[in-house]
Amino acid sequence: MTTERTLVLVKPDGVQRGLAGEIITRLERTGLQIIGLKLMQVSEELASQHYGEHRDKPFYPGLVSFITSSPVIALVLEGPSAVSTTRKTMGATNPADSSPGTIRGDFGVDMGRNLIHGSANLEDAAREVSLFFDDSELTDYSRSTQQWIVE
Ligand code: DAT
Ligand code: MG
Repeated sequence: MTTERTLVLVKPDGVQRGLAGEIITRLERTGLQIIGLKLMQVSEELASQHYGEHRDKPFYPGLVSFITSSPVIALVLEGPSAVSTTRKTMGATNPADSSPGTIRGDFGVDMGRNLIHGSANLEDAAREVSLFFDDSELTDYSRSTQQWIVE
């Protein structure tokens, strides 16, 4: 089993709506381990680096203005299949298509207010983790419960 790291953002809508705790709880109880966490304001520059792949899309200006509009909570999660487990817990990009039981399906109704970001693949995860966190902000620690989470 390969251990992965992924970047999660509780987006401005999640923080403003008081859903950050609920969202983090759902991710935490999967068994993935939080190894970095901070509340931060995303700058225009960071937003353009983070969302560079969408630069030419019609929704890009709205996306950047939304992600920079109010603080986000950034997390790094680590564990087996961290990338896909996080994406599965989040639900589909458009909350209208997200299953009940997912974060976006339970708390969202609009694509432009979909509450959470999670890296799409391992390559994006490595890039995004280093965009949002210095190595010194990531903590390597072991949990006594780990043997009850991973065989
Ligand atoms: P995801 O966040 O699920 O990885 P993405 O990378 O395709 O989705 O897009 C990044 C964000 O941009 C997404 O969370 C919401 C917004 N977005 C994507 N497609 C959109 C669209 N067609 N209209 C409005 N916003 C969109
Ligand atoms: Mg994406």
